[in-house]
This record gives sequence, C-alpha cells and structure tokens, in this order.
Amino acid sequence: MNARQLPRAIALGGLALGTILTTFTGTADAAATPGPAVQDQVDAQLRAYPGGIQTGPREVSYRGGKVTLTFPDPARTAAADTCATGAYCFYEHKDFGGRKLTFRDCGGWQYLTDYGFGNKTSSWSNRSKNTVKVYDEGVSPRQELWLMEPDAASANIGLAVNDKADSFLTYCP
Ligand SMILES: [Ca+2]
Repeated sequence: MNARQLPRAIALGGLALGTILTTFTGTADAAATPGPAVQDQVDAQLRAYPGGIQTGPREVSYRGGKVTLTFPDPARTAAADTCATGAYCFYEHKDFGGRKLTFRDCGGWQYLTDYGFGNKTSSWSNRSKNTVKVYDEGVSPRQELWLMEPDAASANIGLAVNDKADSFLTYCP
C-alpha cells in the first residue's frame, strides 16, 4: 500500500466493521494495480447485494456458501479456469478472467442478477454433473443463450452472446 492510498483505506475501514477481514489485509497488492482495491470491491458488493458475508480476502458467499463471488487476484497475470470440482462457474471476462460466480447447488431457476452478475458473463466452466441452460432476460420471451454440459467449459462464449446472460435453469442428474 502506498501513502496516497492510505487515507482512503482508513476511511473505508470504518465502513467495513461488519466484515471478517480488515481493509489492510485485503489491499496489500493494490498499489500494483489500477482500479478499486479488492476490499473496496468486496465492500461495494456487500452493500449493493445484501445477504452475503465475506469469507475470504477476495470472496463473498451467499446462501450458506452455495453461491460464491470471487474477485480477481491483482497479483495474478495469467488467466486459468479455477472453477472447483463439483461446481459450475460464470466468469466476467474471456479466458476465465475477472470476477467469478460459483454455484454449488442444483434445481430450478436462478438469477445472476441477484449477485450483480447480469450481462457480464464472457466465459464459463461446468465441473459438476448438472446440465445448465443459460438465458437472456433482456428480451421477451427470454432467450436461451447456451448450454453448459457436465465437465465442459468455454473460454470465450463469442460476441453474439457475450455479456447477455441473466438467468439459468439447472437440471440435476
Ligand atoms: Ca464480460
């Protein structure tokens, strides 16, 4: 953390009393990267989409950990698919980059918009046994965008469907 960022971090620390970790542990690498510090992003997520709790320096969990939002590590340069075994994941950028939204459940309709992830997905990975149909809710009727087969992934979903996904329907084995 450099001197320029310190006053801002202290001010934000006062707002983050409800979180598990302090601002200082979350921003150790922030000086090397442009844009908001990771802890700032975590705090903004908790404010805008209540019901989550911070469960790591770069992680917010909802619904008892069935849904997890992970913010990118500022120190990591090479993108890689980090979706956990048994889960299925939506990524903000192509090549499994940016924010990652992980689901560890099955059944019924769910909405990416509940977690601030509407119109963001650019790549995905399915390491579960479920089949997931992904939809755009910005048109009427809703439009199916792509299908996530078990043990499949896409590093780049393509321009036609990029940043359009809002919801999905999961089929359990
Ligand atoms: Ca995107």
